Amino acid sequence: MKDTHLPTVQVLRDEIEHHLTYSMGKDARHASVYDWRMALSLAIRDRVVAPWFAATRKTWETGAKRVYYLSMEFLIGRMLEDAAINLGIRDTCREALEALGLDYEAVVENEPDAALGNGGLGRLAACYMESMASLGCPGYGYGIRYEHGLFKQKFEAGRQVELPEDWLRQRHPWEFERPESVYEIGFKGTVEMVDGRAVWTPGETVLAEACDMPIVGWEGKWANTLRLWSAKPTEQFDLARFNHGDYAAAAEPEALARTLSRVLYPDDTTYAGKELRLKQEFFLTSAALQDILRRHLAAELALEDLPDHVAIQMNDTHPAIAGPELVRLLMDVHGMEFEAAIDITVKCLGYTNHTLLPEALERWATYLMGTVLPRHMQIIEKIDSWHRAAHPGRPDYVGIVKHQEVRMGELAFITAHKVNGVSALHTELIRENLFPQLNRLHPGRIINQTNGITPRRWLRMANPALSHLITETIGAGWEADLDRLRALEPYIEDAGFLDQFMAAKRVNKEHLAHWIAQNQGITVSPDAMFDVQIKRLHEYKRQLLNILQTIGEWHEMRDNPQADYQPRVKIFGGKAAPGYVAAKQIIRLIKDVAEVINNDPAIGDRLKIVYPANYNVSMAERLIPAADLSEQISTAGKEASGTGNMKFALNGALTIGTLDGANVEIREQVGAENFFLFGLTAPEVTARREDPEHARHAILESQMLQDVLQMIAEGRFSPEEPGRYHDLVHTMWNSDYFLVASDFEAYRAAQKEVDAAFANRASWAKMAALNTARMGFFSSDRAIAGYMRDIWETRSAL
Ligand code: 26V
Repeated sequence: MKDTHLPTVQVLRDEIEHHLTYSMGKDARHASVYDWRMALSLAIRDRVVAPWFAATRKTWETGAKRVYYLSMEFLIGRMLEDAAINLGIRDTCREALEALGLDYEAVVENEPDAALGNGGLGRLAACYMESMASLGCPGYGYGIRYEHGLFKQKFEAGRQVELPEDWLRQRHPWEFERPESVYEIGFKGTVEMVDGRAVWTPGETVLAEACDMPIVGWEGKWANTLRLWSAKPTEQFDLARFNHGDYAAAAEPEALARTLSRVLYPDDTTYAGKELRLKQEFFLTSAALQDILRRHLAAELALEDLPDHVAIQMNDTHPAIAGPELVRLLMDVHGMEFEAAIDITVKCLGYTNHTLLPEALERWATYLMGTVLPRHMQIIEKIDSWHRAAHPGRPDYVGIVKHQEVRMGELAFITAHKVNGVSALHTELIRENLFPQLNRLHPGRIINQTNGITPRRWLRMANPALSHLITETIGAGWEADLDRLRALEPYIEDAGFLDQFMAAKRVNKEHLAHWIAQNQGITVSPDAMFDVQIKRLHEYKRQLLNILQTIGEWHEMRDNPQADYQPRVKIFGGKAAPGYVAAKQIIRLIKDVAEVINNDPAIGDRLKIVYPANYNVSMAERLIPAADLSEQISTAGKEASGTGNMKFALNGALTIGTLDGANVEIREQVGAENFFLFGLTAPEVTARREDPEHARHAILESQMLQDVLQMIAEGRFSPEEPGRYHDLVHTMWNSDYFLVASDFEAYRAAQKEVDAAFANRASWAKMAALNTARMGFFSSDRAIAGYMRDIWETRSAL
């Protein structure tokens, strides 16, 4: 975008005042921060519309292939500043607000997060939408406009309590309602054969109504649409029933519609087989596919040519009903034969797998699938026998329908032309452990696309101090070509540069220390090492390992107060699924331990534990730029990729981590000498579990771990209820599925290395700067370019 398109401070100021007056109906004298935030958002939004129209027009005119990213989750966070940065007007916004006597930070922070996702999978979808726009890849995201996003977390006496999230209570300035884009979605009912064709008569219907959010890319060169569906009743009120006095039943269709897009499922750990969840998945998928076919036909293209114009990506198996639904639409609505329909379907679909954990793999009972989606159940059986017939070598235990269950992973695999993992290690494990037989039948179908993160939000926006230094040092433009960060490497021999690098980190740490003091009432020193573990609570992520080691450190400090310790602030953040008892117990333990250690006068400033409530995207933006150490300590083989790990390293934190997920590739990129590795490898984990006594053996070999578990068991951290953690300690001794005990001593030793390294601030600075310089590979632009080349077969329209 040429600079001439950028507004002056005065122009922007006028636009803000215009919206305050005419969109908000407020006099500047009585306007609240909220009013100003709305006015600013609308002023920025106006500037997104032109590139958005231009991109849409160009896609129509050139007949470019479009990508459709189907996801049950988009974890976007705040939008105002992101849009301002991509339009190149952040500083102008700041100055315009200041000229109006307002505090820019306060206005930006007034915006609630759009929290339409649980964690990694949802945030990845948001990064990918931004990169598609930045690369000029014509595309749409399709999701659900949940009325309530991920629950808000608070702590009561150290325990997690969930509160409903309510982001739509305020006006949402980034969306455009599209009441004319509406589709009927059916459930249940019956299927009859009429003249050799299946006719499905649903027993329930709802409407899916579109709401569009423009997603503007870097420098405003392109913008795509995130289209979110809201459920609406087909009829407001059943008048006939009402007039018969059946008042409650008259409101039934409305009640179904209201619940459908009401709330995001907050459990990303265990698949529960809930009917409402299946309905949500079909609601999203069917609305998206009807919209895709409508757009294709509006261009007067033949359905046979769909794969030349349409690529559909399934973000995990949540939209995997897309296979059967596309076959159904092509057959039952458009009169195609099954063979042609499945051929087109496979060519259009791609499937990304995001987890190997068996408990998270979706399987629907055939009776439920047959009841909620009777026609789809028939088509699923048909696809399964078609596949069996095409592959006579297929073993009996392989297939979509087994043991009265529809396995969504197998369904997605068989209906997609490409299946991808999200890191090199994860992809290998998909090939070897998850789909070994299907991989044999379809060699080359499984490919890797290592995850990435958008450098615009996660460096340029979240870390202005470091961004300025980078631009000053290597020039502008690295945001769209992150490999250029390599040009920083020569400067690590330059003491002046390293000082500035550490000064940027220092500024971020001071801001965070201030925020912690204000919000948590805990004083922490910016001289201490900021050691951060932020992610959903899950046993495999091993927050427990972290807190056990922390207790060990404390124990050592008390025994040997004279020794030389590097002061540390241990920062935790993350939510547990509301029904995940073990995860909630780990939160409570961290909170209890924090209470004891933070108030131990013998320790003073040397060790502090901070666990702020309600970790979300905005909090990540605050914590990551201030981190010295990034905790990526999952049991090897369990974390598909991780993306937080990338955000930290890019912002100059060093990683302590296992050989899991993308840690493996991060270590390759930044250099083994700039990464604190510890722990069993994935094959060693498998081997270790062969010993049913592995936990007991490991504990008996570690005096420190015995001491730590003993303190917990004795109630040192829960004196008012000494038995609080008996179950937890018992599990540690007797099962410890995630091998906390087996990795404990290795983790401790690695933490000692971290301590020693941090003691030498000059060499630490070099290692940190090398991390930033070598993280270019993890830009989501690289990842999206890979999807475009290997899966979508599409090109940039720029
Ligand atoms: C699973 C389920 C199970 C059924 C009910 C609702 C629900 C909602 C979400 C999920 C998602 C679990 C998978 C997931 O989030 N995987 C994460 O994906 C990241 C992006 O690829 C990756 O970096 C993380 O390693 C991986 O855990």
